[in-house]
Amino acid sequence: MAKSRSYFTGIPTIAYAGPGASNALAFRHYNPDEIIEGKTMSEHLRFSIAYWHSFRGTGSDPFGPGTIVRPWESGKDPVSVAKLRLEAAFEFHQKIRAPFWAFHDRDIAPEGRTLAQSNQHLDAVVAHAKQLQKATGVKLLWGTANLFSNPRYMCGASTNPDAHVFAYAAAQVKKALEITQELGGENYVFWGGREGYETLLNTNLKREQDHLAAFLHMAVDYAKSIGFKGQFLIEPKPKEPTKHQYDFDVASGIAFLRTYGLEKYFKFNIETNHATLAGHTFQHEIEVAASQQMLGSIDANSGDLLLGWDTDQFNTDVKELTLAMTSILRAGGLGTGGFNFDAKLRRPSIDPADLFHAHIGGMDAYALAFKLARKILADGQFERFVADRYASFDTGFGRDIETGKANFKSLEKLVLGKLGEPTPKSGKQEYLENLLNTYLHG
Ligand code: XUL
Ligand code: CO
Repeated sequence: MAKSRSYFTGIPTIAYAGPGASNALAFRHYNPDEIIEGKTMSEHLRFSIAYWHSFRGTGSDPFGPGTIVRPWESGKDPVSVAKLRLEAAFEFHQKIRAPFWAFHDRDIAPEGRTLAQSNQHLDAVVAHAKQLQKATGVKLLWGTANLFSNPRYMCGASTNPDAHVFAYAAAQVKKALEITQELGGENYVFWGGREGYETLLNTNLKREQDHLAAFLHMAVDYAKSIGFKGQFLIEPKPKEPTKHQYDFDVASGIAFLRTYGLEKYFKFNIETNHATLAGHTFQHEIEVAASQQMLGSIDANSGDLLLGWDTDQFNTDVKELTLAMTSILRAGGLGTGGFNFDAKLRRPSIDPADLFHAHIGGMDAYALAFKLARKILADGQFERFVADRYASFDTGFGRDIETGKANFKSLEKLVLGKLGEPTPKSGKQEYLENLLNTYLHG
């Protein structure tokens, strides 16, 4: 397909130049074509670009308008501009070597005056996106619906007190599922944008949670009816925009899904900044999901621990990512998921090159973390330490506890008899922290 023009003319396709490279527009650790255990690094890491931040973000904040002006954002007809923007995005994907993208319906096509018109806009833009996907080989990691920006959703979408708004949101998600399927999306994400509340003075919490579950059941049923095979993902977040979000964290998400019989159909899309807003580490959220075989995908970013909101920064913290990667690899990877850079440039980072520096930094940090985590797991020092720590449950009465053969009476008999007082054993945290540093810093 003929592309009308190039938007990143001064910037070449980013090449792998190795750890010692002096060129800032090069990868030091992410070598997309390097084969590791029969798969390229690109296939292992499945990097994805978040369309909303990188191609709809302007740098605006509550104190001022956007600062970032892009050359493709010009023209009178919003659908034509939407198509040019897509062309710029796909050029970026090729140059940065990210094989996937992710979007909200309203990121890619302008909302119309009616739902029917919004759907027409989507059809026009999705047809263009399908051609661009075919021409470039870039694939859709996931689609989702924006059920939080339009004022109609000010009191929630599926948890809105007005059934009319629920119906509108259902119609919107129906279409979002159809376009995700049309573009071969491998997953579909539900982040509960305004699915929460500000005050119980005006809220029936139980009915709202029932409605959220009914909505998700409808989504599952509709996906089945159209043959959509992608994985459904819940993306938890504890607060912002609402004070109490129903999908607070992975643990509350699991409880919600089980309560409503939805657990077979969903996994989790874990975002680093959402984890830390919930008072958890990124690795904790991954472990909780993995412990229930519900680890689905990652929204790769980072917050600022000094700030109480979602700053969505690119993550260059190799220690945090190495710990996360050990948990992800131990769980067997992300399956159809990937690492989606749900991260935005800082407001003064206005150059097109900043988009490259940001993603290069994120991709390199993840690639380095991937290599370090593989080494840590291959060496097995931490694995052995942890296995030894629980070894008393491998045999004898410990095994009986795990297999349900022990009870209070049998254990009391043991303690009163031959066992007596337990011998304290060190947790050796400082030793292990030093050991971790030998991997990170030699
Ligand atoms: C909001 C957020 C969303 C979801 C998709 O904090 O992370 O962009 O990833 O709706
Ligand atoms: Co996200």
